[in-house]
Amino acid sequence: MPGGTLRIGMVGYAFMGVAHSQGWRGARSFFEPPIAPELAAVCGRDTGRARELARRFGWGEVVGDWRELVAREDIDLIDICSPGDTHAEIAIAALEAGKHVLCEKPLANTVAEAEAMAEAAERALARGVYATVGFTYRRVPAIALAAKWLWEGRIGCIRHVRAQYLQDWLTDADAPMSWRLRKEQAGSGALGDIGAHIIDLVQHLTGESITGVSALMETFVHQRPIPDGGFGEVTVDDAAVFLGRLSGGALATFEATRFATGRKNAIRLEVNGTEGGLAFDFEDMNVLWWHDNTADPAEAGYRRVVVTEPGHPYLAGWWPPGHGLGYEHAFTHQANDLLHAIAQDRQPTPSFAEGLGVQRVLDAVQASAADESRWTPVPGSRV
Ligand code: SOE
Repeated sequence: MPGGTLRIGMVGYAFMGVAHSQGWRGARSFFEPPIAPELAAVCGRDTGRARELARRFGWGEVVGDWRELVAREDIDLIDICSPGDTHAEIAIAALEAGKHVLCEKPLANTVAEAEAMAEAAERALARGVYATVGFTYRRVPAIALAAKWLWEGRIGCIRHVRAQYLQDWLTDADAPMSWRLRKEQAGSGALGDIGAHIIDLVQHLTGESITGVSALMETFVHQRPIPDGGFGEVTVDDAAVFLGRLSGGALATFEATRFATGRKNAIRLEVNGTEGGLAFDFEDMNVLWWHDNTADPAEAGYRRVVVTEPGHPYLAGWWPPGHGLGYEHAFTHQANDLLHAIAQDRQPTPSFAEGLGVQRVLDAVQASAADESRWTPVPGSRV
């Protein structure tokens, strides 16, 4: 890291490649972190598309093979934005080569891969090389505020958690095939793509782990048109719902679907505790709802807290009070938090071990759904 810069090599150029590019740039210009990210090189099999991304966001170079990035002396961090089936091989090689790693979620496609990645991260940690997984929604200010209040014990002992991630982009049976609908590339469908986020958020916000699940999964549309002609088999779930128990005794329900007509990116969370409740919906992402159960019952009720003030998490780096943030800002917060952790020589969060914890829940959900919703314990969870 010469001259306080962190030279980044990013693998992938699609949706997440764009979001991460924007995140690195935003962190550099809005937050002025102790080490500046340098957008050194982007890698993509489709070098034309990678070149286009490089032009738009200012990546210094384009390469066609991630191994080249990992082998280079002048790269400090590998940012993995490619499909899930590539994560394990790239992350392990990068960590062994002494590069820090930021890996998109879910950490891997299988528990075995995630275990190997967590072990590689553990070995790298001993050498001051850090790995983190991109559960970016932790960095939405209203969610970060909810975490702070939960950890302060503001709503008391947690009894219920309701978590939903609702999208509707597959409702149309003619929506085209993509890698996200192929098990060999994506691992699972709605479950791993968006369910992984709410599993992470519930474990992160409550500080508890999901100890067991009972699940249902469904694929509503089995074949979809391939853009170049013909039809392809959808081999992942369109929706997953499950019940879970948390290590602190709370009951939790989860729903992840790409068929929730009219819901575009609705991450809905509600936590009920003995002293109050918190509720959030990403479709109104600058707002956190808070109910104080200790208040005079005649005046109590959910209050709408507008999370746009400089005292709120991350807001001091942005606009004057009252000016809201959007989807992309959480990627800037993620980049900035990671740059601080590396500069201060400490483990960034979430770690690969936390990513593995989420992977084990995903696996238990799939096992339960495949066995008539049988109650399935999550191995390694704290009971
Ligand atoms: C697609 O469903 C997707 O892009 C997810 O992959 C992301 O993680 C989520 O943030 C938005 O939806």
